[in-house]
Amino acid sequence: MDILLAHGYFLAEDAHERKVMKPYPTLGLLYLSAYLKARGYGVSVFDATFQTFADFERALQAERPTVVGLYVNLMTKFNILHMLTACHAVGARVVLGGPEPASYAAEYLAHGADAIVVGEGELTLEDLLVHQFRDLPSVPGLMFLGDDGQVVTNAPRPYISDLNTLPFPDRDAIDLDRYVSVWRANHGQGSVSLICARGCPFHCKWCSHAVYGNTHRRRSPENVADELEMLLGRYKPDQVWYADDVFTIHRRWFLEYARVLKARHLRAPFECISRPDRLDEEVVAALAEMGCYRLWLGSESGSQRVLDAMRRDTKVADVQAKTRLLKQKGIQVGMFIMLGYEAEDLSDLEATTEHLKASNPDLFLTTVAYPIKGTPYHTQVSDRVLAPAGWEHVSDRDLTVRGRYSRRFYSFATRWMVNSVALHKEWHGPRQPLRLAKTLANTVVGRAGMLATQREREA
Ligand code: B12
Ligand code: SF4
Repeated sequence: MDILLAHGYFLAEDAHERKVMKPYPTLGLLYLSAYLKARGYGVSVFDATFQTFADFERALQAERPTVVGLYVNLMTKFNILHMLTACHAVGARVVLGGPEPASYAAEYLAHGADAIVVGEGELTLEDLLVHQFRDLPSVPGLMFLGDDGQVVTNAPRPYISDLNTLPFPDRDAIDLDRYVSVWRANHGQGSVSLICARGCPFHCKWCSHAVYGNTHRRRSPENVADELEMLLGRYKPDQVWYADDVFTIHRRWFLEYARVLKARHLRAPFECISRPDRLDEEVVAALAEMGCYRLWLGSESGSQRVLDAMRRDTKVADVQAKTRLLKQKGIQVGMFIMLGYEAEDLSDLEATTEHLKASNPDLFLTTVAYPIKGTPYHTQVSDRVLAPAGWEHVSDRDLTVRGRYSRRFYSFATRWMVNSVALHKEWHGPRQPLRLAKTLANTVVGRAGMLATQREREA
């Protein structure tokens, strides 16, 4: 075996994700595995999702890999630091990839990583295996520690121009049936994921572009349809998730994909994410015909001022109009809402709550903004970023910004927003007195908490 690929997304250790129970495999690792195998390398994949850290240690003992490649995002960082230590204990060299490590290269290298792949992984990882960790300066797309102990950043690796040349993700390397059955057991529907494109050219300031920069490359509609056909035939899911950043980003591509699926009689219910400006009557009609049952919109805020500060390039009115359009066509709307962005004040939070009442999405999820290193948002507030503990003990999700409302305030604000929107819905729907009373009480507590804490600032 030439390389063991692994990630640190252990469901057993993540109470929140266990509650949600909507696991999907890490497609990036499976792309790497497929690519390397097609080039003749021996690859083994440790899929952490349904396993434990002890299982990883056992896998290391059993397989004794000389090279381990780990996928890292900001949430899996702590597990990855443990895994790094375990890899060194069996004498393996470790290369890291994914959206997080290049932003904290000095830290990960100081914690024992031997190299970090910046961006798209296929070509750089192969090059590293060819070089066997020797002559590292000649491998584009790599970061490592030079002889003087300083981080060396090589020239960037050009992106793969034709994504059709890549094999499908190596789902044979993992137990995908288990994902499908976990979904079915918890939600009545088995689900699988696939991705049609890489990269997003928009510029939302808090969004991480660490892997694909602002490039956008698509597979051909036929190539994606081939994968979908294989997935439906082989794993028999009840639904599909397109993991694309913005599924309908390219109108012509999308309509052609819809046409190809129709011609091939491929239809599966699916969920996806898009933006209001990438939806119109024809696109929404095609989505409905293809089987889209829920579309997620990054609505983020009901305040145009905040949307503009985020550089979302969307209009509140357009979010509302496209929500109506989607619902008219029988597609549920989910919204992502972000509280706590730079310069947000009470009136913006109120505008967001009113926007949610007016748009009436089928569901919405809230996050309190956190500055991911490497994003324009992080750069903008870098002199005010506060971390509650040292790098090893906090992820970017724990970062906050000096001067903004306190965590306590946002916890009350979230409670108020979620419950006032629910109250509005319940009041205008079939009323259940007990439920109404509970929602009202939560709305009042949330609002009172906001008023009580509105002078508290992060310091
Ligand atoms: C699907 C997805 C999810 C799924 C994850 C399913 C799964 N198990 O993977 C769900 C919905 C669960 C999810 C959750 C979250 N996600 Co998410 N997610 C994505 C998304 C949209 C697609 C990932 C994907 O499949 N990409 C396609 C593959 C081909 O690309 P890739 O994974 O980057 O892999 C390539 C390279 O990174 C590299 N590579 C990858 N692994 C390795 C390993 C080695 C050894 C090497 C050398 C190279 C390498 O090579 C690969 C092929 O070229 C990305 C955005 C994006 N477009 O990538 C965000 C993204 C990864 N998510 C992000 C975030 C912030 C989160 C959450 C923290 C959100 C939240 N607030 O809860 C959680 C974290 C959950 C967790 N515990 O890990 C951020 C990560 C930022 C960061 N710096 O870490 C991203 C980049 C979104 C963004 N633009 O900000 N997410
Ligand atoms: S938030 Fe979505 S639309 Fe905005 S840059 Fe990121 S992926 Fe693109």
